[in-house]
Amino acid sequence: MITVFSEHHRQHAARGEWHEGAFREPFEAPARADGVLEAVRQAGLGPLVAARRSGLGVVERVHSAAYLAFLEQIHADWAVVYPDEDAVPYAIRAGTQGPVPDGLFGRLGHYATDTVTPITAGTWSAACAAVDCALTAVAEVAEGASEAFALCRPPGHHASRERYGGYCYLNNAAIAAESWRQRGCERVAILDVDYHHGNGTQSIFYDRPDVLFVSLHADPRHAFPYFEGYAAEAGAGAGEGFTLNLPLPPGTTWEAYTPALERALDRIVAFGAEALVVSLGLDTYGGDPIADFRLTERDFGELGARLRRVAAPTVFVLEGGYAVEELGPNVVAVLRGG
Ligand code: Q9C
Ligand code: ZN
Repeated sequence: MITVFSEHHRQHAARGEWHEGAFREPFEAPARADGVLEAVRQAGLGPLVAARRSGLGVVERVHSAAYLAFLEQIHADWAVVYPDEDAVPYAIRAGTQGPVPDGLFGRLGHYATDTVTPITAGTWSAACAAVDCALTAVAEVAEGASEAFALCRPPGHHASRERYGGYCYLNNAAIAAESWRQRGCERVAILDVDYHHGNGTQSIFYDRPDVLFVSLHADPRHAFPYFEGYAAEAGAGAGEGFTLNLPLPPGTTWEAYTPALERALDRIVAFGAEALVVSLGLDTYGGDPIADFRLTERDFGELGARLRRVAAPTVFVLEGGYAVEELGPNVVAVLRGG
């Protein structure tokens, strides 16, 4: 198993996060990716490959030009006024219609979906490097490797065509899927096993039949992102039937998880996926500080083993997982597969 990484992720380091009424150290921190790299190295999982710089070509098929220009520029504009703070909005656009306001807070609130996703001086560089990891992983598999792991940070699955949120800015998994399409794969499946619903990924492919989106996640009645990820969301237009949401209740254990996982895999096999992108969130772990599922390291091994039933070229893209000590071992368990 090839692992693709970039040192540039460290440029994205938030000052803190408002959580349950208090300002604390951010959950989504550089130590996450450093720990995963260390665990992959120690496990002797396979070659470590530095991400190669990719152009914005595929990225521009997933995100709008205006959104990308905003992400690249906003912190520089912000720092003129607030040089020592991360850029964070307080008022958030509720719908999707309407002009982009001119000022800092108007622009931030137009493109953001929440207030836990700060933009720092290095966010754009780090987000681009995460995309580089994902695209290099696709390239490695397209060139003959059977699987690759993109050690992406910041994560991506909550980022939509022109909104950021949930610690995500650029949608690494969606960009990987789009890269497969550009390389001639007719049918690409995305399996999202992060605890949180991948609302950004879902929205990007919602009306398309060529990219199947299947997600197992905490029921949005109780969990972030709250407003998307319900079972009734099944795609629209030509994409109807090509989104499958399998929400699970609080406290879900492996016993309750497996029937949903089997349904997800059945759908992907029936679809005839020529390539698989796994949005690999490990925040379903029992010890995760912001989630309430109960999976164990052993369960992650079993998850990895079952995934291989799809038998298509596979790229694993790191999403969430906030139990920093156990994140690396849990990732290794999935990648090893049992
Ligand atoms: N401080 C991913 O796992 N809510 N994003 C956190 C509030 C946001 C999770 C609790 C969770 C975002 C990629
Ligand atoms: Zn998550």
